[in-house]
Amino acid sequence: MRIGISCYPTFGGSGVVATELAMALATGGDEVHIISYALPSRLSMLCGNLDNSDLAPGPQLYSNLHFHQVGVTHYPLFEYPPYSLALATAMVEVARHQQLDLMHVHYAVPNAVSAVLARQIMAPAPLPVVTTLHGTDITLVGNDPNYLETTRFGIVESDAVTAVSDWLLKATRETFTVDKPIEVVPNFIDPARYERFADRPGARRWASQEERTLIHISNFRPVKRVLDVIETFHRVLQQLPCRLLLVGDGPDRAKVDKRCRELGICDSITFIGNLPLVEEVLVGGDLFLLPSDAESFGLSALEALACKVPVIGAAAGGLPEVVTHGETGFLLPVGDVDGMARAALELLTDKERHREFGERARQQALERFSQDVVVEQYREIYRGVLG
Ligand code: GMT
Repeated sequence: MRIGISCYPTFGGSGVVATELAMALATGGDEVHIISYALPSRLSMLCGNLDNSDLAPGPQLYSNLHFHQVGVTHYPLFEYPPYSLALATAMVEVARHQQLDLMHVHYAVPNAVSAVLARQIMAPAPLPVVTTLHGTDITLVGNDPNYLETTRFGIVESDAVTAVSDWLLKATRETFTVDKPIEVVPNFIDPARYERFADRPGARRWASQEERTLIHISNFRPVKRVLDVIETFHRVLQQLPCRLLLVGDGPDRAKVDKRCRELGICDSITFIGNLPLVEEVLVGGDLFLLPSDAESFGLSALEALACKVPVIGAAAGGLPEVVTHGETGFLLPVGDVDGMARAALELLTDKERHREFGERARQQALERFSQDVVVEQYREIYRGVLG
């Protein structure tokens, strides 16, 4: 198949899923064309700025994976350049000249609407549109009154729609009152990726010998509740020598700095910043913290599980579909930082239990979210829209 994939190129989960899917499809023999305003972070990391010679090749090394940059022209009249139109134009150009069979868009806003417009421009040539809903495109952005009607239109007009969890499927039905079929296709992991990192120092390179490592990865948006990470860590630190590794960056970073200074715990926290290869931090880590208000899925939690790192998080959104409470981690009510700290200490002070949780975490991640199974689910959907 010749597949167009449109996504955000930044460190968000939707762009990561789209890129991992593109690479898996290309590896399986499909021709894939990624369309975005910049090279996705997960692709740029594979272009060889690391000391690993055994990583997957970058885009230029897959003969059947191509990247097309959306050109957004600025003009003095525009206070806001119309990205949705530039994206639709790029989709038409790529579909026409690369003879795409279909367009798979990740994150409904504005990708779904741009794809539906591209399909209309292409007519009578067919260009089926598959839309994958990722989370905040439904719960935060898509349901904003300024975007709601166009987001609903993009969903309703798509030829097939997928959501990354049962929870997101229900949230979509409630928010947009749409009754069209929506299939749940979860996020996935490539087991081999984590094996390659297993014997690397990972989280240990930032910690002293006696320190246990707690890790959080996010874009530091309010929905992630990074301050809860700090509060939880502070409570654990009072009982055990440990270090917090913060991966990512975003709007709440300054609040986090301020709170660390107030608590006097800055010396025990390492800000790693944005890092495309999260396995470099996760392997060898002791716990992963994800206290978000509502994760539609929680890809970073799945990546932690795959690296044998148990998760302490919030029992909200789709996270309970990923983390099994009492088996691969603990899920507490949103904001219950005392409970999260207790759960963290429970695991950190019981070596055998911690080891069992870690082993089970990887086993469940591989059994339930394996790349091969999920990519085949997407292929089946593609075959469906192609008739
Ligand atoms: O987490 C974010 O803010 C980024 C966002 C995105 O779309 O890039 O992530 C969402 O999609 C991921 C991939 O499907 C999910 O694993 C995340 O849970 C989801 N984030 C939220 O729902 C907050």
